[in-house]
Amino acid sequence: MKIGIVCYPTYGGSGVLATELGLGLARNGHQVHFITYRQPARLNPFQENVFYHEVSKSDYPLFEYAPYDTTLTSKLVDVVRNEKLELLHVHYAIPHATVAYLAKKILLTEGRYVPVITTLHGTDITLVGNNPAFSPVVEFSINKSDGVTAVSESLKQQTLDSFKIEKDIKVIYNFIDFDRFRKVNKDHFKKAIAPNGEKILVHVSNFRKVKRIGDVIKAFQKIYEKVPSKLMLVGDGPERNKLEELCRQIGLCHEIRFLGKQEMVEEVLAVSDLFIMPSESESFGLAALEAMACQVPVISSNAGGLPEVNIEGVTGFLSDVGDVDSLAQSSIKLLTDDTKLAAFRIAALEQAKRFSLDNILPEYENYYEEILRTAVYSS
Ligand code: GMT
Repeated sequence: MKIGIVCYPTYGGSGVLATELGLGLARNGHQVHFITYRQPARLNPFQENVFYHEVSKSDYPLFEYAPYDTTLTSKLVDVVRNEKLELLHVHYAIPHATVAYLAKKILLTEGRYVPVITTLHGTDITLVGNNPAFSPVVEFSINKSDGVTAVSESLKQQTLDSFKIEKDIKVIYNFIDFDRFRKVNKDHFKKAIAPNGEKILVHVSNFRKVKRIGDVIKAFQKIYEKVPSKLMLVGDGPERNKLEELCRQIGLCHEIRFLGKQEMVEEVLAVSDLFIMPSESESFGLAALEAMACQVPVISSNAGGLPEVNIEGVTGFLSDVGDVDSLAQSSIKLLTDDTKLAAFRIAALEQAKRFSLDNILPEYENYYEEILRTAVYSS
């Protein structure tokens, strides 16, 4: 198949997933065209069947806000026409589902039909999509997609609860590439971080409010009283300054490392004992799955799709959102019992295998074929 993939090229989970999906499809022989405003963070363009089309920015002085939706639509029309794409798969509804619908309509005027599949990732429904500034357009664009997928049952349900959806939503879970994410020996790195054999806790995110990283730090303060330990915070974003201030206030700056954005997050996970994800809302929690693939148990909130990924008492523990005591107690329970920790590590890996690229990629391929067979030409 000749497939166009539209996504945000940043470090956000939706862009990561879209990129890994495109690369996997290309390895399976499909021709994959990424259409974004910047090369996606994890895209290696030196791969057979992978193409990258950059959407240009328009900076005409009249525009206070550059009309990205328009330039992206024009680019989609151009790429579908010239590369003879058969399908557009857009990740994150805003504005990609809307833009793809417009491109589809323009192409229809010349007798070319390109079905659109929209994958809902989370905040495009929960935090942002629900906002009246976006919701009528989001609802319309989802209903106008030829196929719609959501990354968890929880996100599907939230979508149905928030909008009048006329389409079937197919749940296709996020996946993990075990060629990249697996436990490797990084003892030298472990020694540098925890020279006296301290336990290592880790959190990875884009440092937005929804991630509640303050809870990670407050829980760590309680854990540190009972267990010699270090905390690594990977990523960057709007909350970082506040979090550094919190570390200073509690006097634990020397035990908490801000590592910034890391290309090789799997190397950090390789030396970690526990992954902490106390999010306010989380449709799936791809970062938690990456940790589990590297045999790191997860202490998370029970928000959104997290209970579908992190199994209470098996791969980690779940706490109510904001319950710092519970996060700390669950962590201490595991960190002070090496036999239990080892069992959870194995269970985390076993659970992660359910979400392997090899299992999930065919679900997308089958869904593409189904949509190509059933899409109604004039929709
Ligand atoms: O919150 C993020 O990390 C970014 C965001 C995105 O859309 O880029 O992530 C969402 O999509 C990821 C991939 O499907 C999911 O794993 C995350 O759970 C989801 N984030 C939220 O729901 C807050």
